[in-house]
Amino acid sequence: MSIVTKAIVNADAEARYLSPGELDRIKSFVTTGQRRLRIAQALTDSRERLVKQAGDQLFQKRPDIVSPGGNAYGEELTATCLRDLDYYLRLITYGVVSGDVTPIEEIGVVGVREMYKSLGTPVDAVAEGVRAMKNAATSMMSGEDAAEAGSYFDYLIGAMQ
Ligand SMILES: CCC1=C(C)/C(=C/C2=NC(=C\c3[nH]c(/C=C4\NC(=O)[C@H](C)[C@H]4CC)c(C)c3CCC(=O)O)/C(CCC(=O)O)=C2C)NC1=O
Repeated sequence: MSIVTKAIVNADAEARYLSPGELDRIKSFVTTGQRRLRIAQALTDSRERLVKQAGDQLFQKRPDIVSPGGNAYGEELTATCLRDLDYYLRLITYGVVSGDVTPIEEIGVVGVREMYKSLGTPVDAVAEGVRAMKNAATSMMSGEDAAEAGSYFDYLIGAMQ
């Protein structure tokens, strides 16, 4: 749900006009719209490179996960690992567009630690991969865009810890 829909649902539940605070949040959502769309577009356009670069970095730092006995060992499991990074980058674009971490939380964070635990996937290494995507992504952006984009990556990394 976007911040606009959320404010309307809350206000209508009390049959009232939008409060000054709600209007302020909507104003900030609208005024940052162009920037957020620009960031989402950049992440979407570069998704293949960002995922590949982050994967390379992660496997270099954590060779154990792609070695025999590792959770991402072998072509198929390595591809599944990269797919997960791509999933997370996609969720981050949802967050950026909606100006809200809720889509990231609902789709990719709730229950994630338990899920990876049951798969035998080291969640700290997934977080490491997300951090590598963040570094690759923010290094291609201006300072303001990098800060905005970085906050969604940071939210996800924090939620995995
Ligand atoms: C959009 C929301 C969403 C997420 C997040 C998601 C994750 C997800 N990752 C999975 C598997 C997996 N995930 C990984 C990932 C990794 N292993 C490592 O050692 C690395 C640290 C890491 C890559 C960074 C691997 C290797 C598997 C397969 C594990 C197996 O089958 O043994 C699975 C099990 C089912 C499957 O194989 O598809 C799910 C559900 N699925 C979703 O729908």
